[in-house]
Amino acid sequence: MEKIYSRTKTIQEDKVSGFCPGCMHSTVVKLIGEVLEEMNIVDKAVMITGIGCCGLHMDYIAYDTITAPHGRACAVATGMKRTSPDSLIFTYQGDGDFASIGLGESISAANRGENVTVIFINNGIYGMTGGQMAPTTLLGMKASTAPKGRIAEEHGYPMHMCEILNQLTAPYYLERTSCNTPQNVIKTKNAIKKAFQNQLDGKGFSMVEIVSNCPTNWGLDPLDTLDFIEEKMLPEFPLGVIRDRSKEGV
Ligand SMILES: Cc1ncc(C[n+]2csc(CCOP(=O)(O)OP(=O)(O)O)c2C)c(N)n1
Repeated sequence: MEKIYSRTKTIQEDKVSGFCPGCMHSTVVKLIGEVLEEMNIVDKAVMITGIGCCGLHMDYIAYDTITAPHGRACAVATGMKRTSPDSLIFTYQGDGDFASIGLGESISAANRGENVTVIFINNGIYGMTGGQMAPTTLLGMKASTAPKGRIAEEHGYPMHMCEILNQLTAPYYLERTSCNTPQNVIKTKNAIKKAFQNQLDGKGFSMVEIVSNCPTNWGLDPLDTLDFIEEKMLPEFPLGVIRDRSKEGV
């Protein structure tokens, strides 16, 4: 039978994935591996994971990883990059990690223009701990801590991290993508590549926000999560380049 799928060299063949079936973390992890291999930078890569499902692959990837205390990945990345400037330092964080408990560290690192890359997985909830409301939960979207759905008067509004960071002077590159269609998977891969290249070129802070799913806690079949992303998530979190200072000749 013709083989139609294989893991990248950065993901060990003999290990079972830590992610639930249909989870987009798997897709993004594969893309990161492909990009590192294509750019020939596997040996210099260090991933700083947040706490959550974003750390479930650390046992079976071929590049170095550090787990930061919850929310502190951008602070750890700052220290790593400043002390090891030749390494390719990227964080890999969920929305609970990056936009809630780590909000201060995230904004501060972006505001300093640290020369690191953030891969921010926005699945609208806290995945690992059972679907609690995150800063990115949509209005009306159910969460285990908001069983009737998010209500603006009680819980505030969804937070748009790309747009918030776009208020700062320092960030170099901010793009929001998704992996809900093959075209968007390709765009996500290109965005990750660009963000890593920015770091190699010493350009400063880059972030790729990836609008993702959580079939388990959304209570949806994996295929139905793709429709949910298209119909509900993307109107709230529109895809595209929010900032690219290379276009300004910087
Ligand atoms: C200081 C601290 N507070 C709370 C927790 C519990 N905790 C573990 S994972 C997690 C949620 C992570 O959610 P998110 O960042 O959205 O990542 P996902 O699991 O969705 O990828 C929480 C609250 C913890 N480990 N440490």
